[in-house]
Amino acid sequence: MISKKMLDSLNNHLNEEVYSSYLYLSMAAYFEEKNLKGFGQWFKIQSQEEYMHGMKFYDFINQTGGKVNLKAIAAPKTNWKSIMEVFKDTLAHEKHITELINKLVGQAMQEKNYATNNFLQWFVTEQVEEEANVEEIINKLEMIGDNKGGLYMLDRELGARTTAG
Ligand code: OFO
Repeated sequence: MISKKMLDSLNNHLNEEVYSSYLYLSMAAYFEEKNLKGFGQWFKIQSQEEYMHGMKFYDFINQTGGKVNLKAIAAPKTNWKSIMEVFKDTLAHEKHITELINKLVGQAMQEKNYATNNFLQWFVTEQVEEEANVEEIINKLEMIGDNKGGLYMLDRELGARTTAG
């Protein structure tokens, strides 16, 4: 049996993942408008991936016999000063999500809810990967600086991303 408190926390987190999807879609739109289609594509896929994360919570809540309660999705930021700012915001957001996942794990352990703890472990691993991916792109952007050719190459590289994993 899952506690009401744990269920509320899982429902709150479902909203966080769907918000992440919305935030990254807003970043995709920012890049598409600037004709940086590769960056736009990367964020569109990232948005799909976050939606899938939300759906994992949706399915798990249902499997435990709980009820999914959808809440309002906050409006995301729509404009950034630079490409770097977009990725710095992305990294900060992923660190925030990591913190939330860690808190959920702490709660599941405290409640001795082993099934929820086990479900959350996938996200613990995923967050390490997510943060590392964004940090890698930030490093590349630092190397590129104002070099237009480098930016063109990175746009092509990121545009090759086709599947949410
Ligand atoms: Fe970006 O991993 Fe979900 O939120």
